[in-house]
Amino acid sequence: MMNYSIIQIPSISSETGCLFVLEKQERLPFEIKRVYYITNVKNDAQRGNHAHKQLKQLMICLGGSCDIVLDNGVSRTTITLDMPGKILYIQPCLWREIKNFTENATLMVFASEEYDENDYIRDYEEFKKHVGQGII
Ligand code: T46
Repeated sequence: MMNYSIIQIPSISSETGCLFVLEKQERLPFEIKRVYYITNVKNDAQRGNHAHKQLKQLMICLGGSCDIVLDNGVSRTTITLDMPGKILYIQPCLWREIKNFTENATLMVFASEEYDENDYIRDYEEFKKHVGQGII
């Protein structure tokens, strides 16, 4: 099973622009403890290359686009984030590779926990071992 989902949020649009709302309870699957964003990524660069043991995340590409490759240790799927109303909800135990950033892309992440390097698995073989043994 691939532990992710896409949340589409409607825009509140007018001739002056578009507004998107993520409000407690209604559209947020967890309490947000941290927000970070990634920008100025070179088109041929790849980020991610890790899995999280516990962390849940919501990812939105604000402007531009990027691809999120998700891997559960058995199969892979690629999600293109290319609209501010398209939100990727990633649950724990998924390896991710983030690539094909367009020049103007900013990837914003809402996270369920504060930063903890011990929550990361940064080695793919180790990730496969963990998944295979049902450790994460
Ligand atoms: C993810 C993708 C989308 C911190 O000190 N605090 C933080 O909150 C974060 C996120 C990172 N760092 C440090 C850890 C590393 O020394 O910043 C450095 C770069 O982090 P990392 O190599 O993990 O960056 P990405 O872009 O590969 O991954 C980040 C997040 O770590 C990760 O959770 O899903 O963005």
